[in-house]
Amino acid sequence: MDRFWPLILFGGLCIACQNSDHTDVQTFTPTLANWKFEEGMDAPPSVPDLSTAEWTDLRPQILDHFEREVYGEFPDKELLKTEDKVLEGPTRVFGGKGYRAQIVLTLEGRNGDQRKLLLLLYYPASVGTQKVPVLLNLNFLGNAATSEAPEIILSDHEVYTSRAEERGFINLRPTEKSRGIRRGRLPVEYLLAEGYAVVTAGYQDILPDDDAAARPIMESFYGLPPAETGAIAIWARGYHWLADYAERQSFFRVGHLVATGHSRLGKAVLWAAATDDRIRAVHVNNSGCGGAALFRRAQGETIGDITSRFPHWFRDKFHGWAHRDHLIPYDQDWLLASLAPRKVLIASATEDAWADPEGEFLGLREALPAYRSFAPGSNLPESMPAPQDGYAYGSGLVGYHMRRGPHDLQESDYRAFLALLKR
Ligand code: GTR
Repeated sequence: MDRFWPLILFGGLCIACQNSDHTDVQTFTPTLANWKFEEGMDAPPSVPDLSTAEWTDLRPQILDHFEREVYGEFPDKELLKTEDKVLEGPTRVFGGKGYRAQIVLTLEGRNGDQRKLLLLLYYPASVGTQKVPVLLNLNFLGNAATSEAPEIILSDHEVYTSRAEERGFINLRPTEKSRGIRRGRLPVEYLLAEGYAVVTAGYQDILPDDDAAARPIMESFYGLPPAETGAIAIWARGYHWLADYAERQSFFRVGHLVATGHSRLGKAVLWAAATDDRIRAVHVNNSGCGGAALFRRAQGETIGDITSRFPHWFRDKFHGWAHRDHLIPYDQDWLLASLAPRKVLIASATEDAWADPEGEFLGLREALPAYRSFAPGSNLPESMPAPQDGYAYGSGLVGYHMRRGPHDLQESDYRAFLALLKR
């Protein structure tokens, strides 16, 4: 019976239309109770055409759904203390085109422990005469890996990574050998030239990316039952904390906070932006399973793959969909829809089959009705577009980038994002 609910729903809508001149007919109010996500449906409900007011009502329910079913509980926002300690700068860099500073933010856990969140900040030299937009980013291997500059402080926190020794990590700590190895992923000079300030931090300053190491910290530091939270939610909270910091800066142009995240941090930035309106535009890069890609397609990484390798990323309840991807009664198009009316760039790469580029494209395409209700001109190509580096396909609030090459975050991905922002 449940599988016929869309017919019942649309039937109901038609009756409401036919009777629209009768005052006794109740207006149809969409809620997730109408759009039930129930196991056993042939397909999850499609993202519907609704009015902007209806979308505004529905959005908290969508977020609540994804928190309960997928990502789990957020740590308390108030764990971030407001005293910022400046460790370096502002120092003039790039031949005077910008400034760099390094700042420590303090998180105070439920158990009284502290975690230090080391920020690397850049802002253009134009600050002083004008306020600037700020781009938030969490990085993979710590701030020192984003640049060759010897002044950049090596993180104190444990960093779990594959091929640790080859990347210059000994006993889970970065060494000089790790300096600059990920510099291509944060093209600071380009972003400064475009007028952006940039704030980045190593994601494992917030929570180690390892199941055994993460669970006790979730429990005692963040005060959350590990079964009911997930690392993606905790890293997403990290983006919110970066946003708090950015908003306190005198150079910040109010309303111009944007965020970028790659891969597992693409999943985190998607969830962070969905749950924080201050992020006005988001660049979700090569995010794949648990990010922009549709679960039901089960192409590339599946729910079984991701939950067995990274059980700590999601709340335990989500693990129940392992090997049953085709039965999951909701999909990521709903989460992408919840970002409207903000701008979103979904970025894929031709050699990134593990992240299912077409699934990422279709995730956003399926979410279009939500964007169109706010900005009718929002559109994407009918089918998977050809690669075009630095180009944002689409119009209005949505953009899709298909870069040539591997799973990575490159300057051309940022170029596509900035092209969307300039629209
Ligand atoms: C892979 C994982 C992906 C993606 C990627 C990354 O091993 O299967 O979901 O998150 O890591 O973050 O680089």
